Amino acid sequence: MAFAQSPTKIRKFAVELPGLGPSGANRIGQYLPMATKHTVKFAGQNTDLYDLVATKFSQTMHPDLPGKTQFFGYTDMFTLDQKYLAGVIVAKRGTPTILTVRNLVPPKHILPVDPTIMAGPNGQMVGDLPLNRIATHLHGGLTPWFSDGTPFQWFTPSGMRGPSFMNVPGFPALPNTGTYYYTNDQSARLVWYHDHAIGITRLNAYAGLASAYIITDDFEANLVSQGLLPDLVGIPLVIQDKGFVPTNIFSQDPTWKWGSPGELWYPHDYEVNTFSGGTPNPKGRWDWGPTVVPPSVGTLPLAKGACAIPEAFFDTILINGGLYPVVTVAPKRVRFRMLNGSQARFYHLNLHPESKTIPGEANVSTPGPLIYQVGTEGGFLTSVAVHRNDRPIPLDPADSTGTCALPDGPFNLLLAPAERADVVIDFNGVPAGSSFILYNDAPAPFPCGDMRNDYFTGAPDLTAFGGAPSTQLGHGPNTRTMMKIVVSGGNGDSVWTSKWLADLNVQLKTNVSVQWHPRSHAHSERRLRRIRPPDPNHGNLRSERSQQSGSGYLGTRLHGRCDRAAKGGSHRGVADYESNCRRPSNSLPPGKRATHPATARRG
Ligand SMILES: [Cu+2]
Repeated sequence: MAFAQSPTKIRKFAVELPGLGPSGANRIGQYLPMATKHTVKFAGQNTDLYDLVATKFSQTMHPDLPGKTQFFGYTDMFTLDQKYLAGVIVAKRGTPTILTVRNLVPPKHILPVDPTIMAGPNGQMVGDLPLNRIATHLHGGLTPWFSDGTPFQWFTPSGMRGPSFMNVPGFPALPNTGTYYYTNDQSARLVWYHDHAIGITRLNAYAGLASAYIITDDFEANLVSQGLLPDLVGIPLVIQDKGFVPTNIFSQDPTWKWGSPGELWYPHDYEVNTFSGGTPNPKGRWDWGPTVVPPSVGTLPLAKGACAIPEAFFDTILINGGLYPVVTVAPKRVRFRMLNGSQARFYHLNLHPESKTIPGEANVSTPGPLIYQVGTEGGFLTSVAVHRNDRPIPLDPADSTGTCALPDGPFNLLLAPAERADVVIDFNGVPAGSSFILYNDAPAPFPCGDMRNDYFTGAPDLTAFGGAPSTQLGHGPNTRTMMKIVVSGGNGDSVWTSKWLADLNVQLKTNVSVQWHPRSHAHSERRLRRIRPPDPNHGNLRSERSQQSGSGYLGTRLHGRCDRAAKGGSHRGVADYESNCRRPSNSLPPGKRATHPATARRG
């Protein structure tokens, strides 16, 4: 057995949602530090300059974790405020940004590195290169190629550089520093930046090298001044799943040799479904070509040290770094900027009232306040998508195991890895003291789940199958009851919802006719594409859902070759293979499919 589960005594809803800046600190001091802006003249233009340093640090992530957690992360050079997800930037359309990132990451990685992943031409592998390589990529940004932080644009603290690395021409930089020029010549939206170094992207992003980058524009500011949006920035919700090293790590994962209890855990064993000789492994998670029945032919033996797994799903939900946080809001319309910053997990979100009889659980048969989605990673929608919170994940009737969702919905609010949702939740008229649970019932992998990745209160004990023991009431591990929202007393908004919605839709439509100009955008924008409804939040351009985790067609898409990656680098939202050159096959062990992973809708 080698798959470790987080400590079982982590209380849900015991810490507040980390907010923006020091004023958003929760009871254990977590918040999202903003990067410090300086204004410089560059290339004849006023330019926002941010100076960051990438380092290792540790932070208390929950009072019930057995210790502090080590991270790699970005830190503002002026405040030196080292915190998880630090470096939040708010940019303005038309005003470019220069970002400088000094690399002070130590040579030893905090997570299990697979040295056998290809990392360059002529057979170069991850193990041939320093492990403290970083490449900063603005995900969703309209970025000139030299600043795109693609997988081969890495650099090290000693000044070693990947084959395509280039700094901003004409802007001074030290050898241990990467400089990046972002045009911000795109409409308002949440983008984000994260590490993208070849072969270790999945580990660096998971280790904490990621933060939010919000682009605002005049259209958006006008919506705020007209009272159609609650505010310009809103409340960021960076949603991630993570695993924490338990105190009994050596009985769960005997070969673990990285962080201490309370630190980040990452799978590092390719646990096969069938041992050689055909013996089934009840704890297996992956098919391995040579031992699968019938065996695939021509598979090379596993290289020594190989430890990458195709996709990593974890048992603990973090939002802005807070574990199962609780946020208090006024009885008004509140804007949330959601980002799925998970490795591979999809979220299918409904908002439900908290159960009156079982605290911390969701009353899943009752819809909570409506979620009005105004934007995606493609910017503002053409009209508001209304999520009524009355829609469990739709299961595929053709799938006899009951574990497969219909990949095209209809959904309430579905967020694939790296997708964003800009939403306004209407709490007008909600009595003070009411509480709601943001509830996820997406299978993991998506759309066909493995029940061991579905953590909820009272779940069956799966330790015999390499899964978690049953989750106790009020505690993790849990991937369903993600966040609690408590409504305070006070006055509501002055505008009625029906009028607000009608006026907002008029504006959104106008925005499209004025600003939506198809053109050959570079990089991520080029991949934005229409996906047909029925999912209303697909009504706009989307850039991320080019992947479905764990599904059959993924395998065919992702057997990319390293020489192709060497040109531009592959970039997909699922971090586990975002910058890798190869990917093992993944098919689910039929015996371990959930009987009802998505329909046992409790906690
Ligand atoms: Cu990305």
